[in-house]
Amino acid sequence: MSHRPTVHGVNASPFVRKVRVAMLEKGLEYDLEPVMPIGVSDEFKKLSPLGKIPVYQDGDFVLPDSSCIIAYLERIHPEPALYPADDEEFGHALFFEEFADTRLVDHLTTVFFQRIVRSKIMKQEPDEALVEHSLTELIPPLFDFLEKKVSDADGIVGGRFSIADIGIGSPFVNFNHAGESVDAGRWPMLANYLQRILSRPSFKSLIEEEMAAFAAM
Ligand SMILES: N[C@@H](CCC(=O)N[C@@H](CS)C(=O)NCC(=O)O)C(=O)O
Repeated sequence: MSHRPTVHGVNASPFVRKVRVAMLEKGLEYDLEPVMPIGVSDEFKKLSPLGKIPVYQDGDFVLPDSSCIIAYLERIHPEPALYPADDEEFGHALFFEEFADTRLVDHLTTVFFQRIVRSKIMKQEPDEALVEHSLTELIPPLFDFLEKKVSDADGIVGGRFSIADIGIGSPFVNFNHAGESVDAGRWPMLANYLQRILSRPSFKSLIEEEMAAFAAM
């Protein structure tokens, strides 16, 4: 393949970040075409029937949805593998990805939306009561769950980095951008795990790029 595929979406989206991390881990080059996921054009809806980012495009081949895109990339570029070879671990990795894409993204990006999107982009006061409710009521049970599942290994499933860690790590980047972090006193295993995952070169390069973009706002 001589040309580079395109990823449509903005870098602060946890779902776009998942795809970008997967492509970095696999050493795949691409162009990022910025698309804000608000009031998307009819033209973009032809690429993304749900009107969501990310979308992967390689010539005539168009594929929306981070989970679908990464599973597809694994088929065409199997190495390094981002899905466990073991059947049961494969199933567990998909579940952690789903857990992250739904509950974790919902609650961690609420904090990000209020503190960054609403405040910096929409120039409105953040709803700190909503943030407080997320931080004290909705998020701690999710951290309690993850605290019991992570270990000192490189990945949450089978001890190896996988799609599960890409999914989990991504919304924590938004949480950190919003000025929050996991309390290492209360959730030491999780804090340690995240430190390892987010300091991988893939995550680290994107975090630096995003921080520079936010600083320029
Ligand atoms: N399941 C999708 C979720 C994508 C998603 O919700 N993206 C958000 C941005 S972070 C979006 O485009 N939202 C616009 C909308 O829902 O209309 C995926 O994994 O790609």
